[in-house]
Amino acid sequence: MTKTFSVAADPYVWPFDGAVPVPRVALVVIDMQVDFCGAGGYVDSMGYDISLTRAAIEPIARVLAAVRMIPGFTVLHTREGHRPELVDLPANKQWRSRNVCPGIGEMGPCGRILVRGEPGWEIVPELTPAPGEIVIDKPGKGSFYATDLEHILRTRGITHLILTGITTDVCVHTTLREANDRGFECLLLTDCAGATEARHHDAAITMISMQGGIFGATAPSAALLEAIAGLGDERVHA
Ligand code: C5J
Repeated sequence: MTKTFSVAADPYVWPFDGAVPVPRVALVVIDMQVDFCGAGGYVDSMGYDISLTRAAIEPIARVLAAVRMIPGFTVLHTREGHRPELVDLPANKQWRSRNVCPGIGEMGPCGRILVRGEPGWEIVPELTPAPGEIVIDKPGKGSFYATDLEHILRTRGITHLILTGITTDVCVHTTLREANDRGFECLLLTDCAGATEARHHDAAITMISMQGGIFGATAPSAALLEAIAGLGDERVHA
């Protein structure tokens, strides 16, 4: 029998259409890269407090451990980054980033900032994708723009997304909005996200649940863990 679940969320019990079958859901882990939450990475080099983005690591690891036990639960990771020759880096993105040195494509303590293959572009070791998990490389903030994410989701029959990652107000929100406009039913796990400023994280979460849930719903990861407890199979990834 197909396993289903729903989550106590804000502003409605997620999803809107009743308990969702596991094969129609993907957990999306957005940009948990050294450049955004590691020492010497891009965000650190810009002078932001990386404890705010690193705060998402442990809660995401707990959620990953739980869903990896559930047969048929899709996990996707994204990475923001550009080709080494920077041919996919828009001039305005490059120019703006270089207002705060070092900019995208320039050398920092973790290699060239946000360049594919560099140490800073890698996903942090705590959240390394497991075999079989899907990794999407994206040149922009949204995970749908210039990637095959939508094609993969439609091919697998996935209609519901659980979003995590960083930063709440930039790549997570852009992805959420792209997904919402495409008809995907989205849930953001609040403690599994983080921003460079706490007030931006808080505002980004508040925005989601306005107007009856304009972009979907939000919940702490504990609510998801409670909802999926008992769906797991101890033999998976044993
Ligand atoms: C940013 C991201 N903030 N992953 N990227 O530049 O949110």
